[in-house]
Parts: sequence; structure tokens; C-alpha cells
Amino acid sequence: MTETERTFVMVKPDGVQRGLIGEIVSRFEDRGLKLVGAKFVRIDRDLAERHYGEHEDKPFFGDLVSFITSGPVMAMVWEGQDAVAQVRTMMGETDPAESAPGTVRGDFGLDLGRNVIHGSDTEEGSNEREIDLFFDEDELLDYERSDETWLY
Ligand code: FUP
Repeated sequence: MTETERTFVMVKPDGVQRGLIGEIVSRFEDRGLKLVGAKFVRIDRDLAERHYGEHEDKPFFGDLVSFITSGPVMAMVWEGQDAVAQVRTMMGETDPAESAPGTVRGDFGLDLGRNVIHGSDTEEGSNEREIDLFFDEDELLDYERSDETWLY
């Protein structure tokens, strides 16, 4: 059974530099997901290390933290039916080279580091943990998104 849930998504510094914010937001809007929170921020080292805490023992951890703090990111929360899995499907694989065309990483990603986008993984609680790291509760908006209101 599908359920309405929220997921954390971030256009990484490479995606911001390349002007891909609008393209990525459009894809999720078109898919029928609802934007409930957004902020354009530069992540500090402390937040980066907490966000990627599961990787702290990996050899790429230092480069990962340097990269994600290297410039502004577009942090967002998207809501919808099975939003976590939907976003993961639309993102593609961690490695752009293994990502199908039509996915964000398959279309725009360059390599494992510069893979344009982050989205919460499907492990239980990952989405809530990441949303809480980046957003206060009052920064997440509760509203109806209905196309019917806007159609003639
Ligand atoms: P994903 O959930 O697809 O973003 O992938 P991971 O959480 O496994 O990895 C987080 C980030 O670490 C990736 F986006 C890129 C980076 N990474 C590397 O640089 N090298 C690796 O071998 C694996 C991941």
C-alpha cells in the first residue's frame, strides 16, 4: 500500500553551478509531487558531517564534505505517495555511469562525486532524520496542491 510521505532532496553545488535547479524542480512538479519546503543555503562543515554521518569511515568522506560545502545548495522537502522511492527512481543510481537516461543523474551527472542531486534513501527514518537536520517544523508548509482550481 502506498502512503503519503515526505522526502529530503538537495540540488548539490554542481547542480546549482550548472543552472539545473529549475530543471530538477520541474521534474518533481510534473511528477505530481508537492513542494512543502525549500531553502537556498550554503552548508557548513558541521551540518555536512552530520548529514553524511553514515559515511564517516569511508575513504571518500573528506572529499564528500568538501564538495557539499563548496557552494550553495538548494535544499527541499517534497511530499507525495511513496515520495522517497519516487524521488530515488527519478534520481538514478549513485554512479551516473550506471544511471538510466531520463533520470537526473543519468541525464546530467558527471561522476560519483558530481552527481547533481541528493535524495533520502529508503531506509526507515532516513527521510525524517534529514528533514529535521535542515528544516524547522514551521518551515514546512501544509497546503493543498490541486490542478482543478486552475483549469478552465
Ligand atoms: P546516494 O544515496 O545515491 O547519494 O549514495 P550514497 O549515500 O551511497 O553516497 C552519498 C554520496 O557519496 C554520493 F552521492 C557520492 C559520494 N560517493 C562517493 O564519492 N564515492 C563512493 O564510492 C560512494 C559515494
